[in-house]
Amino acid sequence: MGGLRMDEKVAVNRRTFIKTAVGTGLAMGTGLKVPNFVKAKSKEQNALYEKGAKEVPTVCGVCSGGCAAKAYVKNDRVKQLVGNPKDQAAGGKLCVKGYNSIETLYDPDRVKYPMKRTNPDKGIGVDPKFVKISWDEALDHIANKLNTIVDEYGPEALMFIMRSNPFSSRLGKAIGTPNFISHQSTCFTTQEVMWRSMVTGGGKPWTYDLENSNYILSFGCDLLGKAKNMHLRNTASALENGAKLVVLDPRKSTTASRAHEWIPIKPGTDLAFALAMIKVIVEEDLYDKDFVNKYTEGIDEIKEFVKDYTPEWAEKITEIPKDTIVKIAREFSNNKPAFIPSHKRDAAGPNYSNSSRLAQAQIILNALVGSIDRKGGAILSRNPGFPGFDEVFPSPEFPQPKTQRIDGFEQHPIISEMYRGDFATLAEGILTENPYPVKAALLRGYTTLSFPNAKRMTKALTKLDFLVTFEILPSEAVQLSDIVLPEPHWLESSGFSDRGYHCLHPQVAVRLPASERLHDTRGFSSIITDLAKRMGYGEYFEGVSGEKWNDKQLKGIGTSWEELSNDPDGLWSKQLPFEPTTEFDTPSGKIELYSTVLKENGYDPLPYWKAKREEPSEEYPFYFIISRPSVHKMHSTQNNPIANEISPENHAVMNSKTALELGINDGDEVIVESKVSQIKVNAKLIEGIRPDCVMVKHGFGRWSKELSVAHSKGANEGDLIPDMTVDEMRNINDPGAGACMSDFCVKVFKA
Ligand SMILES: Nc1nc2c(c(=O)[nH]1)N[C@H]1C(S)=C(S)[C@@H](COP(=O)(O)OP(=O)(O)OC[C@H]3O[C@@H](n4cnc5c(=O)[nH]c(N)nc54)[C@H](O)[C@@H]3O)O[C@H]1N2
Ligand SMILES: Nc1nc2c(c(=O)[nH]1)N[C@H]1C(S)=C(S)[C@@H](COP(=O)(O)OP(=O)(O)OC[C@H]3O[C@@H](n4cnc5c(=O)[nH]c(N)nc54)[C@H](O)[C@@H]3O)O[C@H]1N2
Ligand code: SF4
Ligand SMILES: [Mo]
Repeated sequence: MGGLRMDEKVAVNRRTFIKTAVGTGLAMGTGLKVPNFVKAKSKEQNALYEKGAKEVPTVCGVCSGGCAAKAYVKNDRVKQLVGNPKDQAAGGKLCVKGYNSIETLYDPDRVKYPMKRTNPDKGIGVDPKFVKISWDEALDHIANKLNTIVDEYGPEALMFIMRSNPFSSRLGKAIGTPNFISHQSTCFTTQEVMWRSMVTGGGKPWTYDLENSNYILSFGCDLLGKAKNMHLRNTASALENGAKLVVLDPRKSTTASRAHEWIPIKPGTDLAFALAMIKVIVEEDLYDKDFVNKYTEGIDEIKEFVKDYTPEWAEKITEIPKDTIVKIAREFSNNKPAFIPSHKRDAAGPNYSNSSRLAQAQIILNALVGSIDRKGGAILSRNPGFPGFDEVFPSPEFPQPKTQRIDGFEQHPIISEMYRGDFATLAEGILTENPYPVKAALLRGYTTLSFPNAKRMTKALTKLDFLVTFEILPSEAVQLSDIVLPEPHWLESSGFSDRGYHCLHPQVAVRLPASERLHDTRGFSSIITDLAKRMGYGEYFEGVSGEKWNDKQLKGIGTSWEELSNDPDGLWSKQLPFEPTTEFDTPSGKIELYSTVLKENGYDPLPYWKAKREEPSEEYPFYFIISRPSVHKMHSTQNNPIANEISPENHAVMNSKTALELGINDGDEVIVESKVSQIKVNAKLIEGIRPDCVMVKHGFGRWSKELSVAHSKGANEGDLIPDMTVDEMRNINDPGAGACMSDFCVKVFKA
């Protein structure tokens, strides 16, 4: 236990850039030295760059896209970020969220040193009365406290609430807890489970070759509105090349407003539209025979199964005329390459109880037109295959967890095999202590507002004996924490990325620290390694370090940290020609339109029609839909003064006609109420939304007073989202265990 002396320097040292863990989508950061070439360079060729500025290769850390960039640094200040033109993800550009992140680096509100709570009371608006402590004190205190809890209540009393990370996973496995909880069932498990079952054997593909698509059919996929660099650029190129863009969306999203056709579908009914499309395509014999015969299994079952899903039937459910459905089905199959992209929170994301089945129908449609791993379609992973953590650092045997999980996630046989968890059932488990009490959590990369029914989650986190949060900003979770551990901003970090959302050929981009560490921060891998040793799990971390992990991964693909970090472009690439996949990672080696994996796991092998969970009632007459602003990334950017100025708050976005009928005018304060809570926001009246829908954007309503720019602006739409019991979740019978983020209805009235 505890007390291990660190020989690593953790104090702020303005000359050395040391240890780090980097943001989402990047490999672990490490204590890597800045190579010599990162030095003053004049950039006369581009007036934008200050003369004499130092050029540092980096990778944007705002989202998991992993766009490579050059940071221009002068007088120790990062002045400008520019997308790396040789990088396939960035294509010489960054998105607005990437460009703006210099403001977050220099945000005066950042968490600057480890802190300990002195006020035992916890709750919304309660001052934690933090005091500054040293890293030694923080880590000793955490080690002692966690060991005491594990001794008394068992390893399952400790939860890791964070995205998958090899260092924290190893610590959790060494301790023996089954409770690794991350957010993907609020984000993309519905698509993931279907790709895994029907095509990849692993996850969903993140690369879409939109640039070469001739026909793009979006079921709510807001390719242009999220400003995601690669989606935006490639969709724009497709449009320039003459592609047709058709968007189904209950509201006129940015993508819908640029589309050739906007189809305002009724929320949660896209599955009916897709099933009728499949029927038209197989019945009119419009599918790609060559592709389907060679690379898929189950076309006969599909023909049989769609018999009753006529366009007339779908018209009644979707409120879209049958002729439109027939027309889109014909266009989709006659304008190849045609493609249905689905990124995360579109209609096939975990919004509705039938979203997984829509994801399945979309894979069938893409397969029928031959757009799976073919130009202009979804592209399976070309990311370089790195060696695994356990391979690089073999470990002693882990104890077998003796209990089930607190969120009941093991109840979902296919998706629970991936490192995931259930944000929708976690609060219930903690509050009811079912099946056992949990007492402590290590939380990273989320705040209380990241969970459905955020107020209930706040209660749950408050109930814990001990909460540790890793953060860069003083979020709501920080306000509830016993110990806060500050991490460096990505511009102060090193690491590498293997092209999160756009990888047509293997490529790795390096991130070197553009800024020295401004505060007393430490990288995640180094914190965890140190904590593990202090807790007495040193044997699992023998010889393990972030530096070695990075270098070994790179050596595993034929390069090294030395080589990558000294590359003037900061890139390692393997320019392989595109070879279409001919064998897929399923039991039959084909794309399984009729999914044997689903069947073996007790689910229908085909996407039978199933209505969404909740329909409007007299009490709650509106569908509730969520989106996010292009300038913000979830909960990471509201305190950014530029982003905040552009998008300071959210609204209840309503159809003008319906709102006026309710006596609600543009700008009026309204209450939006669901069966679990209510929020107060200003109404925004528009024409481009169905009269039966209300849309509220996510990411607002920050109650942490320490976020001086974002505090108290707008409201948290997530307060309205019902959370669930494990039984409720299981009864939905969704193989993707989606959190049903939009599958509920609301009422709206003047405040
Ligand atoms: N700018 C920005 N970009 C981001 C993020 C961010 O926070 N900001 N976050 C990233 C992450 S983690 C995620 S999950 C994604 C989220 O980004 P998206 O997946 O684009 O999700 P939303 O912004 O919620 O947009 C969902 C769209 O689906 C529509 N919709 C809702 N219900 C239905 C329906 O039943 N049918 C149809 N056809 N459409 C429907 C909504 O009106 C909305 O236009 O974006 C990523 N990129
Ligand atoms: N109500 C509601 N809840 C949702 C959603 C919704 O639409 N509505 N969307 C869901 C989706 S799709 C997603 S992806 C999740 C995302 O969950 P969010 O909480 O929205 O995620 P982020 O914005 O990625 O990051 C959250 C926290 O991580 C911190 N952070 C940023 N960089 C670092 C870093 O390098 N180190 C550390 N330690 N912390 C850092 C930020 O300051 C922020 O406080 O939320 C889900 N929850
Ligand atoms: S798409 Fe993501 S990684 Fe790329 S610049 Fe924007 S926020 Fe950064
Ligand atoms: Mo997400």
